Amino acid sequence: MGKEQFEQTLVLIKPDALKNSVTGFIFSQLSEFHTGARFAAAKVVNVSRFLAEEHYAEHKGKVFYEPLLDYITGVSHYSEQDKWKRRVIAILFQGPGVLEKIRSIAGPTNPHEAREEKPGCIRSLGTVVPIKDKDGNIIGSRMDNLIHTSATFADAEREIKLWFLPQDIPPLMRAYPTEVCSTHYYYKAGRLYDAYAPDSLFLLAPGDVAWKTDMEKLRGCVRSEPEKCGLNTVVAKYLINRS
Ligand code: FUP
Repeated sequence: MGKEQFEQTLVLIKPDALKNSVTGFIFSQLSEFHTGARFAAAKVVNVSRFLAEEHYAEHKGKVFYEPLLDYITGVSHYSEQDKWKRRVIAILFQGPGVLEKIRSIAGPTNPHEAREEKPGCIRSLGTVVPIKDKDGNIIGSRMDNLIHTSATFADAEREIKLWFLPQDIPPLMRAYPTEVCSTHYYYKAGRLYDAYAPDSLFLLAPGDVAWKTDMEKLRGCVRSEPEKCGLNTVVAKYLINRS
């Protein structure tokens, strides 16, 4: 397979798309026939705040950051009583030019601009919600734009490795190097351990296949300060749908 066939992007079908039941429309837009791209992996994810913070790390501190976390975790669209419905569908797409193709089908980030510039694109069906301060003044906007697609190849690699374990992807569709783990890893309260500690969560065992870049980070993380070694970016995917 040529290298261009290995171009990959991450798509997230966000909670507003699930709530408003436009998933059929989105999947038809994303179909292999329309895009020429291949479905390489998919999973339904109850997005933790931990995962959301990692995914949107570049926006930390911006006025829309907290509302954006509430949006992607499903808190904005489903009440506490309905929290079991808080989901995102994460999809990995693969094929020549896939990044640009899917960004084009998604359309401009802001749904108002999407309606102006590209009526019919996926995000033209979205909405924009004002963000207000405690006095009721509008200080920004939250863009409920139904779908996320990676913006660059570097973003795609970071995001794909954040949302998917190698084992979630058929072996012949894995674009990034993997490594076989040779030790045990456990996680507890923001720290990594190479032996079981009471109440720790099991992450990896000898023989498990992991992203090579994750293994490099984990080796540097055992018993060190988590924020210094990038532990959260590695651990977030191992905590998906576990509670
Ligand atoms: P995109 O690459 O199209 O997802 O756009 P950005 O990385 O610029 O934005 C990430 C997410 O933040 C988008 F889903 C839109 C959202 N956003 C807001 O909600 N309000 C803003 O003012 C800017 C971005």
